Amino acid sequence: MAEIFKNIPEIKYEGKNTKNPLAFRYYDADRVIMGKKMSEHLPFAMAWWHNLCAAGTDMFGRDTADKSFGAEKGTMEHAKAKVDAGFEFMQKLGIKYFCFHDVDIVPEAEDINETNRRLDEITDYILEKMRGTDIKCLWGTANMFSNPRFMNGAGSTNSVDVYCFAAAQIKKALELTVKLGGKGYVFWGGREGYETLLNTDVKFEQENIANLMRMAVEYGRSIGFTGDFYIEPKPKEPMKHQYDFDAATAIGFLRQYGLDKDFKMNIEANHATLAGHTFRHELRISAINGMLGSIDANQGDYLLGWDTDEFPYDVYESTMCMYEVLKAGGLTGGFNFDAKNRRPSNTYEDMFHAYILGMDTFALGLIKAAELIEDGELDAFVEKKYESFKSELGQRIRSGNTTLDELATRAQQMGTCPTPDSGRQEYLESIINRALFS
Ligand code: XUL
Ligand code: CO
Repeated sequence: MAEIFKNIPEIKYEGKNTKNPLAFRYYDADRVIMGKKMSEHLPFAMAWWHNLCAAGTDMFGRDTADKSFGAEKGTMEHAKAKVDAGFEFMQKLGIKYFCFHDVDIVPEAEDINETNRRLDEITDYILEKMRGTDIKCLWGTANMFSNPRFMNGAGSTNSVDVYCFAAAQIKKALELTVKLGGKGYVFWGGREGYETLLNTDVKFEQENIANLMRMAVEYGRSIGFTGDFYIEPKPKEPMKHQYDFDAATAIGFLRQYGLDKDFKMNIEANHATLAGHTFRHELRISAINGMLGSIDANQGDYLLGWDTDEFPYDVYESTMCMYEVLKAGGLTGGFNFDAKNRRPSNTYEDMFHAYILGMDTFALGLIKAAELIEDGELDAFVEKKYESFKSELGQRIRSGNTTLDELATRAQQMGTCPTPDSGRQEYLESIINRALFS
């Protein structure tokens, strides 16, 4: 088959001083950090939709990039050309995983039966491609937000017919995920939310979403899907109020409806910042609840209020992310670049530059986070901060063996309360700078 990305070589690690734009400066797949290879710490994935489908169309203008890959768009030839392009792209970068929505891999037909036939055909082709490589599927999902039938939601729709179409798409996407050996299955509830309470029954909608997820778990397990289901929280866009606002909200929802054993979080950096949180906060909340599953690795723009899905370049953020991931013992999923080139970065070369940037940003973050953990000063500070709870009384408070009366009596005996020790925030921030810039 003809090479698509001509003039782009296999991307190799050349070290931090290289000026070669088509080389890694930090991502050295076999380098061992804290006992594991970089490639094992960082299972990177290509997002089918941004990399192979999105071509720069925005609300004000049409495509700037050519993603036809030599075939006519909207045909099965084009769908296959995207598979060829995707595999060549991943192989040249050493990326071992991909993520997909059903409608990313084939053009959707009018009739769902024809769409399903196309999905069977293309996944046979993808499987064939996978056989000659060590590339695998990280996760699959159903796009239940683009088609007009989902304008009032998918699981949250007012229409039983639409609800059945959502079920059919999930069923098929689960079958395809299993067929491709996918490790996870994602629910990002694009239209699961509302614009106004004047026409919305929130309780009704949330119960229906939970039921759809329950049926997905039952069906997935019945066809041999042993991986994790993920919720990908996002607070807004496209809906004004999204039900999966952030990790804490999504975890509460899963527990309320008894779905917490089968689901984890897929945390996206840009969604975290839209929710008014740091990326790191969302990772920590997921981790302490045993629900840190996978990551959509991208970056937002603090000056813009929407999901800009930029390739991550901020090493401070990637260091903080990797600090959380290392502390949590790694991910069961991976790092999916849910990111797109800026509209004027419209060449094939730009696609490679973007992934090199993202992979290097996380590799450098991993190196710096490991340094911070091995240095131990931050951990030691946090440990010391809570040391008063190591006392006999502190231990009893921790294990729930005190009463309000006992504690109040002690406070009254003391009369005045000593001020706790300083939080030392500025000094601790200087430790991060020391690791990043020394
Ligand atoms: C949308 C988003 C999605 C999900 C998958 O903001 O992040 O692409 O990752 O549906
Ligand atoms: Co995402």
